[in-house]
Amino acid sequence: MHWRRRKLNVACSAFLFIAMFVVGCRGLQADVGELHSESERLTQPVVQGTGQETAKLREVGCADEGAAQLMVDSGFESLAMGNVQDTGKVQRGWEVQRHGRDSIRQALKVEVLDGDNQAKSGRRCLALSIPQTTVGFEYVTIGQRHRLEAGVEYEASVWVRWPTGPDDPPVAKRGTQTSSAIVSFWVRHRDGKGHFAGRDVWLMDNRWQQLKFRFRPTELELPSLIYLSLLPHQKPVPTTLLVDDFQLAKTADSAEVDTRQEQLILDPDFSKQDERTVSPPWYFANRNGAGIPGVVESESGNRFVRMSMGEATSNFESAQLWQHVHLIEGATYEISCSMRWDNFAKGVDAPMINYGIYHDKSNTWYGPVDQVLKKTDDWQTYRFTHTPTDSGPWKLYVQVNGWGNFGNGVTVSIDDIRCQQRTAK
Ligand SMILES: [Ca+2]
Repeated sequence: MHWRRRKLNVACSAFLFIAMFVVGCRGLQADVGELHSESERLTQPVVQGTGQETAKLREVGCADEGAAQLMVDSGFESLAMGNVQDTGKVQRGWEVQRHGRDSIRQALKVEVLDGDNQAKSGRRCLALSIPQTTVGFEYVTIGQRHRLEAGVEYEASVWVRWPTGPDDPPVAKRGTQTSSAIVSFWVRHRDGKGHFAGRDVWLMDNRWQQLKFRFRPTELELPSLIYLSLLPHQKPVPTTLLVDDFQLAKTADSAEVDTRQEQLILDPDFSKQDERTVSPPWYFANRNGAGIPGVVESESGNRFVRMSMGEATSNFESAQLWQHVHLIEGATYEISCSMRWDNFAKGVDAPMINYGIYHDKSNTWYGPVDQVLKKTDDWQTYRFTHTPTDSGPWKLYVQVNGWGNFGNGVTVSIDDIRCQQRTAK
């Protein structure tokens, strides 16, 4: 996210931070932090490795050049052993990105390991390593770019392991800094410059875990980048991550029909809000703190919500405005939100606003996610399209985070949040 976004295009989304524990999303921030909500992040589904899964994966690994899944050499069995020195396209479709200062990039290691005891399947796997001297936006990424098809649901999956982690995850205490390996697992469309789907994950123990998420791509004119990043912890320590069986597959899901053509968000312009406090159908909450107000304001009869985050807001704190909306799998929705950077100042980095749609059931984020505001104090409309992977409730949200904003205070006004099925052309 944020920095990431700015520095790279990778994202994580929200990110990160939690590393300590807390929450986040695509992003990463190491020193910064959080991204989405910590509780959300903490409950992310991961599948612990079992013997059965291993056996199944071995089968898949043997056939992974077949039609069933799209990543080339998903088990890393064809890569040459040893360090991968190149950045950019390397071997067999794999692409390495190293982000950070010149002095750090050479210490962001990508190594092909060989040996039965290290790989999840076959003999080989990949090891990503970052040194202690990393800071927030310095990280290493492995991925592939693929052209995706309209009307198809995909599942991205990867097995990861933090080999120096504890045998069992620590008992997390809220607000306690817990060591972890921070992994960012996303697809980013438009050749790595468009919208996102995926999540950030905090690995707390040394077991193999399979990460997976599903998505239906909405930006198809260019290839999509499917990637995994190892991000610095808020208190950086040398960290190594093992990676194996990185797959992208079409799923068997089929779309349904949404007969609704109307705008689906209730009170989209906040005109029914008659108190200063945000009230249903809208919701507003702070996470990991209470210092970010969200207030219904009125100017010339127009009502909207203003969120004000002080410059001293910690990397762990965030505040979110949201409404759940029932969407139908396979239908495509146009979503928009007007935002105004109220404390706009020339020469100040534009704030990053976490904006998108979140699927609670699968703990997956979609959309712009790390939306950098345009450099103006006028209202601007930010749009994206979304095709749900499931029918049911989805959370449309706008969030401000301490972590992505470099110690700058951010005051942003929000209005006209809308979601409507795209009309047939
Ligand atoms: Ca392998």
